[in-house]
Amino acid sequence: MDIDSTGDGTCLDPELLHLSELSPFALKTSPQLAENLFSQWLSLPETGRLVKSLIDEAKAGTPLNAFSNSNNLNNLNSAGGNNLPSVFTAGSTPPLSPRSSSGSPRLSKQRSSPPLGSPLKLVTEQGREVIPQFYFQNGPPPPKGLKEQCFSRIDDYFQKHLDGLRMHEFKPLTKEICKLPTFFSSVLFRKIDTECSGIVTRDAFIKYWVDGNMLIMDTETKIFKILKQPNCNYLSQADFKSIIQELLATHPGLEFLKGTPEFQERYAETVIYRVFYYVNRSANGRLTLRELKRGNLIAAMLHLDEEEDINKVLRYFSYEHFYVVYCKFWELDVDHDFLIDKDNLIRYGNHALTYRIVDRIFSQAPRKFTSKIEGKMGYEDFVYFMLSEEDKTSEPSLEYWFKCIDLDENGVLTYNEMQYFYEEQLHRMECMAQEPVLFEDILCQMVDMITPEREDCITLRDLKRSKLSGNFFNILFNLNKFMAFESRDPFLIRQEREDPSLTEWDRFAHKEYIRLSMEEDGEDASNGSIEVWDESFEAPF
Ligand SMILES: [Ca+2]
Ligand SMILES: [Ca+2]
Repeated sequence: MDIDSTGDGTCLDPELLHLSELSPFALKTSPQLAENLFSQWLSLPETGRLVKSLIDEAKAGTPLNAFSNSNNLNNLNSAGGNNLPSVFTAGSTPPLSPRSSSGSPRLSKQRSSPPLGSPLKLVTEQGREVIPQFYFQNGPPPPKGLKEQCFSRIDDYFQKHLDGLRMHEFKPLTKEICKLPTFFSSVLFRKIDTECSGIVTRDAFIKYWVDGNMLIMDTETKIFKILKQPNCNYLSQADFKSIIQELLATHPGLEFLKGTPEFQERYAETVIYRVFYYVNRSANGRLTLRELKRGNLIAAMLHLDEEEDINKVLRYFSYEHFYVVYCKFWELDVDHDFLIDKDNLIRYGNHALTYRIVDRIFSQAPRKFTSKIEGKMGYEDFVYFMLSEEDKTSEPSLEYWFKCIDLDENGVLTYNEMQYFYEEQLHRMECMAQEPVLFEDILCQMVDMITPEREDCITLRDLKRSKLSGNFFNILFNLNKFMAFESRDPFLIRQEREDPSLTEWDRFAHKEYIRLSMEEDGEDASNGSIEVWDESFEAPF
């Protein structure tokens, strides 16, 4: 776009934009800003309609009429302030690009002929009506009352600390005024204390929190802004490290880990991988504000701040959940080089998986490995695998397994692709002297479960719609779970009824934690804080 120089040398007059918070000088010196504003205007739905109507009229040969007359326009241009030019009025018709105000041939044409039934007639009729400011660099300002209330509370805090607050004194402010979890305290402090003086003064706090308009932002936006790097519009895994470090340093439920920094680090990693697995739905390692708002991470963080028993925070932060994932990895990684290969993974879940599905995982069909070592899976890759394997009701899991089965990557699962995976299951049943279920029979059962829209294939959409998709995948590659489903294990059914708010993952992790802690210390496992589900319980797999 070319705003500054048009045919007759007219420039964009910043006054036209009616942006009180931007100096005309700033606009003149940063054409990029004007570009951005123009793009924003272009993206408004009304703009689309306006452009379309202009095109239609041009096609029909109707004279264009953006302005009633050039004198009026010139007057307005020089007046500024409240005397908005007609192009920036009428709420229903967004302003034309400032370029149109220069001497374009279209404009001179319309000057001589008044509008006839043009939608732009509205613009001239409503003349000088002022529309409310629609663009605010940091979002709309807070209501006056809220601001005053906040100032008085800020003053209360700083009255006792006239020289400013030090980091350890900052926590109450984080919670009470900023309404953020206390483990954001250090990160927030450092964000405000940009010069690392070790002190946050009242003025610095007000500049960041009130002038930066954090006051009226929703919690997701606040957290997004605090955690992200200045020039990024997303969060990366590294952006979460500092708050998890603070969590480890301050949460009573994690105090026992202080003596083992190695496990603190593993816990932090696991939490971050779990967050990205569930919340970063585009799976590109760049968590956007939109994803953050759609996910349940912020609710989990707020819960965590109130809950002393970290294991009650099932989403992302439970220590028991971390323990189960980590122990499983450790168990498979026999040489403890923090990498596992196909032969290791085939032992997962008591040899539950087929070679064919393990091959697909190692061909990195569902997800590229983060481990850069040929033929080896790293811990992060394992976390993605394990979460997918143990909760096949979640969307990330369905996507993971869908990509595994979709051999030709054409976005649909054909019966041939399903049969390729089922063959190995059939073979295993024969080897175990089980009565084999033929593919044709199992196919009918699967189609009944999923009720696909098309007759010849199954789509990801079909799977996301069905409640039985987990079983669909178990039939194809997990023999133990397939058998459990076929025999309708009454234990599983009972367990599911027990607490419907628990996910498949929660149930698995709880059961597994008990098993692992029994292995570790048989005497203490059945008393103390661990609640055993069923004393007569035996692992169904
Ligand atoms: Ca290894
Ligand atoms: Ca396919």
